[in-house]
Amino acid sequence: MNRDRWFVIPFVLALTLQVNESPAWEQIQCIAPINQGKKKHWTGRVYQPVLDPKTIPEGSAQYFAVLDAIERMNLNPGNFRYVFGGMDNHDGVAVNNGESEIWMEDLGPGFSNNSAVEQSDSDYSPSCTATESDIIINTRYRMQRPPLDANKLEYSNNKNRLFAYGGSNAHFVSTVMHELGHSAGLHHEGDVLNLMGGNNLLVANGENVEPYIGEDAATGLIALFGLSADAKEDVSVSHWRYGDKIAAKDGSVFSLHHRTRLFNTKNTEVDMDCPYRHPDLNGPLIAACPEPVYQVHKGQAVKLELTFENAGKTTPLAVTASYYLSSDSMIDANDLRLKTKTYSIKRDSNPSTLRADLTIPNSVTFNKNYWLGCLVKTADPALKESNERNNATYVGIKIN
Ligand SMILES: [Ca+2]
Ligand SMILES: [Ca+2]
Ligand SMILES: [Ca+2]
Ligand SMILES: [Ca+2]
Ligand SMILES: [Zn+2]
Repeated sequence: MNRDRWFVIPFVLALTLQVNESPAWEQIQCIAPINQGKKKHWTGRVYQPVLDPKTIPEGSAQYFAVLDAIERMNLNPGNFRYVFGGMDNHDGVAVNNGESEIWMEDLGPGFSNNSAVEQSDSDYSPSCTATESDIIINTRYRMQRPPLDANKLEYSNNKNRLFAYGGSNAHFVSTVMHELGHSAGLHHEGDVLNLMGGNNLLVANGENVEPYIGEDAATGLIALFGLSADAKEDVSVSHWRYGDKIAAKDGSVFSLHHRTRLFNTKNTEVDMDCPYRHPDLNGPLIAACPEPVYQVHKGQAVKLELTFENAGKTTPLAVTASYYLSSDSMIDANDLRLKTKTYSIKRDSNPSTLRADLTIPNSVTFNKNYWLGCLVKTADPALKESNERNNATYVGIKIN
């Protein structure tokens, strides 16, 4: 929805195919007459872009955010490496100039709903081979949420600034990570919660979000390039789940992410104190009730739904999930532990959205807000993770 690969040749647009051959991650398929049906691939296993010093000056906010995105994608357990290639020399940046580059540009009013685009020479290669991939971050990304006519890309990890939490912006780092997925050959994906869908892929805990690769893109990179000998584990838990799919204008399909829920023992969703609607990026800001808050009572038995992803080396991976009650939205081991469960999470492109039986303690205070949450880790502490900042999240409740 927000992001597209960018086909510059009009006849290519006209020949766009919809590709739906696997239940989850998709590989980019070439669509020009000379290469139709062939799949985008690299002969090497390294993507090493340079940054444009004019629009991404060394030391700027966008410079650090792009480097952050490259480093996060390099955590992938596959045999494809993302390496910062330094600043571009002064030969300028362009598509099809033989050099992989990342820059920022005003893409014009026709692209005001695109936060960034990726363009590869694989589109013009008879064998659909990539030797160059450029990422162009749009400085005219103008979804119609207020403030109007402002660019809608956010560098910080403050959740309140982001579309998904009522704010005005897409997350810059997650947006660039999505484009870096295209660089490797991953296409849009509409069947599961994933990085290559239409929404940023984020774990929220407290006020902050953590961008991450996720199970589906990690599985795709392993399938395309093999498992790295240096691969680590990565389990995550989030309050997002697969919600729906939507067609993109290039014929691909995006996933939309919805919030996970709280159910009663009959598997009926519990009533909400704050109803949740999926954010309309062209609609108003959501200042009151930006997140779902469920109405519960002391001693109530509930089922907390959360999504666990295995984006690491071992599959299936045994994980320990500890569930907590917290008086704030930051879940950590100091909160009141309600239950600990062990799950076996497969890395199979299908994130595990699971429901855990919990009981609201009698110690809670009437009419007060709390948060239920989960902290997940590898059951075997000897198995090290590439990212431990996506291991806890929350769902809001209010005591009736
Ligand atoms: Ca250059
Ligand atoms: Ca280039
Ligand atoms: Ca807490
Ligand atoms: Ca993790
Ligand atoms: Zn895209």
